[in-house]
Amino acid sequence: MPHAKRATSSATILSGADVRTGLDSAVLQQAVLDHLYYSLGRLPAVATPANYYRALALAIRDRLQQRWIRTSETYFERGRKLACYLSAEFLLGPHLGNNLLNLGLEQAAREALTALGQDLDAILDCEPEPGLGNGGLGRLAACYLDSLATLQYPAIGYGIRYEFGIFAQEIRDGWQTERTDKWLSGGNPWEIAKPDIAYEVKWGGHTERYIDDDGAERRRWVPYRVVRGIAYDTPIQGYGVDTCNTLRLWSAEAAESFDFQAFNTGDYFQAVDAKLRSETITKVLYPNDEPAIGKRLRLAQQYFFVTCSLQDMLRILDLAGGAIEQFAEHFAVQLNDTHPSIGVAELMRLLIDERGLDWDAAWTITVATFGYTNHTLLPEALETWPLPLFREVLPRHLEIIYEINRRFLDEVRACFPDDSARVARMSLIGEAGEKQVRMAHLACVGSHAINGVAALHSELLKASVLSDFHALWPERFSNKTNGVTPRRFLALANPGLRALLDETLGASWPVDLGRLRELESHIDDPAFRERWRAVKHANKQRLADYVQAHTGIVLDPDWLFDIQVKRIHEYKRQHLNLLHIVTLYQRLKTYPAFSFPPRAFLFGGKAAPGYFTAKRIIKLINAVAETINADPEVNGRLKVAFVPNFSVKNAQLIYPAADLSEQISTAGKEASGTGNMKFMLNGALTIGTLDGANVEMRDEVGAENFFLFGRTADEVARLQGEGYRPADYLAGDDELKAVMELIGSGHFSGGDSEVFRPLVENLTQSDPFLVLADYAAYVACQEGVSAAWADQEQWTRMSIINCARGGKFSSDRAIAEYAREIWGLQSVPIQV
Ligand code: B1H
Repeated sequence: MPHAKRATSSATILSGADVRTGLDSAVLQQAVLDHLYYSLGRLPAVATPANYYRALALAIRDRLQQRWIRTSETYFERGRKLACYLSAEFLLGPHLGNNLLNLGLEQAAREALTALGQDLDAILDCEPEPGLGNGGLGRLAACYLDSLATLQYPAIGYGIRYEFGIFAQEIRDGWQTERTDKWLSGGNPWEIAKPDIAYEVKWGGHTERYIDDDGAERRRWVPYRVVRGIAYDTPIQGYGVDTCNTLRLWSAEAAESFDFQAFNTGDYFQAVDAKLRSETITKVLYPNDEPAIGKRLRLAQQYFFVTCSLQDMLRILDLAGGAIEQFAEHFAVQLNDTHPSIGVAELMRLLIDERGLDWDAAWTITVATFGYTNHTLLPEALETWPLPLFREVLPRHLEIIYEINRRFLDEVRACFPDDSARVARMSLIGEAGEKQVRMAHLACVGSHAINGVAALHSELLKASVLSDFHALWPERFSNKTNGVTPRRFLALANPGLRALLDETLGASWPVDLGRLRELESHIDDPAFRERWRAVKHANKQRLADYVQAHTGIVLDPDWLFDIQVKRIHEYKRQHLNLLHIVTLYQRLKTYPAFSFPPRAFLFGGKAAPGYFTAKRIIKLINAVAETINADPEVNGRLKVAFVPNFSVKNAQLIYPAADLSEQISTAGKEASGTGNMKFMLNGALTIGTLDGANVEMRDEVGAENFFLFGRTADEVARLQGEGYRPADYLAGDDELKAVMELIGSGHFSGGDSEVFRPLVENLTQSDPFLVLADYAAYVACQEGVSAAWADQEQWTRMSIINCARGGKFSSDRAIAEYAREIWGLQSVPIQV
């Protein structure tokens, strides 16, 4: 990209280390005091821990600033291709601890705060977490930003600055209740508003034909309403490098703060109302891990952030003096699921209507620009928009989509003559019932690369939901198995293990995770195993303290910690886990001498507020917990706890404390999973089905180091095809029958036999996720877990091997694959 001359570079502005750039603890201490005084207006004598948090965060942001500006400047000067990661969600987690880690400033910050009479850990705990995502998909986007910066790739994340992130979960009488997440109420020291980087976003209205200055016939969009999107930038500092990339989140504002017409006619309230409605767009994250069907506001959110992001790319291209025809050489745009897939039609609109390109040129650029990542096979999670709603909000885009579809279906007909069923299946417009715009189809047609997120998932995609697209364009398909950042989820979350790894492997493992393999040479060293166990034990004590503080439940760190944390969903089968717990309980009650190693079962996760079955599963977990924890006959052998408000913040305490990781989804339903990888890297063993990335984890660790059970995806499909009858499994298994009866009897609900009836009936009558079909295999497999746990030396060996073989699941590996195989991206080292 050629570049315009600039008067001043960052190098001429900054010289030497000062209170804004210095890295030693004395300068940091002064910087914190300066921010307390000048930014917060506080003297140390009256400063609260939250004040110290903010002052330290601002001091650290100052230290990011020169790297951040230098990084943008270098990208601009070098003009290399930029990866743009478009995602409706970024589940970032707290920034301060991560930035200290990535800058190598933890020790200096700790010393600086100690000198001020403060404890760094207490200060870190003050940070509210930016929960701008639901679960795995949003957290994946955050891990990918970390890896992009660490690998020094020119990249930018684009998303939405939700005023309210994912709701805070509270448990009342065992039920989930939701509280709004006011994460911005104390101010956000990490973001910088850029009100000069703002774009118009049009809505509604109609389109019309006109003749341009050259006499050509063209179309234009006459919107009903216009709002503005304002950029808010957050620095994303790489680990151990000077690269500091940008996450740019868009916030909606009224284009005019008042409707002057209404204002002048005296209707002040109508004038202000338009402003309120504009700002609603970025008010709140949809708290579902499935699409909100037919919600106009959700479509508005998607279009809003996508058009701002694409307009921003055009501005960057213009600033650099790049030619519009070269757009795809300058930007690789990745669609994180279909949520940003309106981008395909929007880039066409921008190129044709606003930049005057012809259709073919615009289409070539569009397809070369976009890549599409699919994250789910569940049919109910494939996004579609009712056509009338779509036309009302985005009339020009509907015209463009019709034209894309016309040309696309001609191509389908040419490749598959006389196959009208195929044409109907592949159309961008679904015609069954009310007409729908199919966003996954738009994403596939408009992208040169389509990928799934684990090997099994990518294969199933080609064989099922996207099979027609695979038949037409096999070369577009690939797999990119997910990964997680070892910085946040190992180095930061597990300081004990980090110290042991640093000592054993040297300091480079966080950016070269394959080096974990070298741990295997220590598994036969009893002293090393003893240290490994000591680290785990301390992590379990740390979690036990947290659980006691938040639930009152006391856990013993000598017990086996068996943990399932993830969104609550029937396909993830938290209720299968519960059936096992109730089985153990029942055995203990029936045969008091029944013996097994004592276990603590922990659950965590949010249910979508409208997903009543999931909410009832939470209630059942809490009901079983209350009954079992209070029963003197089981005391000393079983405990159950539901950790409220599972979040990135408490996840960092939970993963390192697990002995056993529950990854027990119905095979074929979990696209990948990423929690499974976080547990593995922290030395947990997995009990799991052959689903998502579990398959590859088991390949890495070997069958002997993985507790496998349950039907395979093929067997699940076959059983469902034959007509699955859960009653058969009930009739053939007295223990299962007794367990279901116990739950249905009201034993766990103070005699109330109604509250869990819907769950019992669902399982015994339809059981869509084959809980009963996998029950016996699961219980038997759990007996294998207990037997293995009894041999602590062998368990420790397996734990070490799980960590050692986890290197593949670094997000660095995943991002390097995207960069090489989809984006054609080269790294650009940054020097401050
Ligand atoms: C995943 C979603 C998702 N798949 C719709 N799909 C949403 C769909 O708000 N919405 O409309 C939100 C989220 N999330 C998860 O992605 C998969 O279930 C996991 O298996 C996978 O590990 C994760 C990351 O790829």
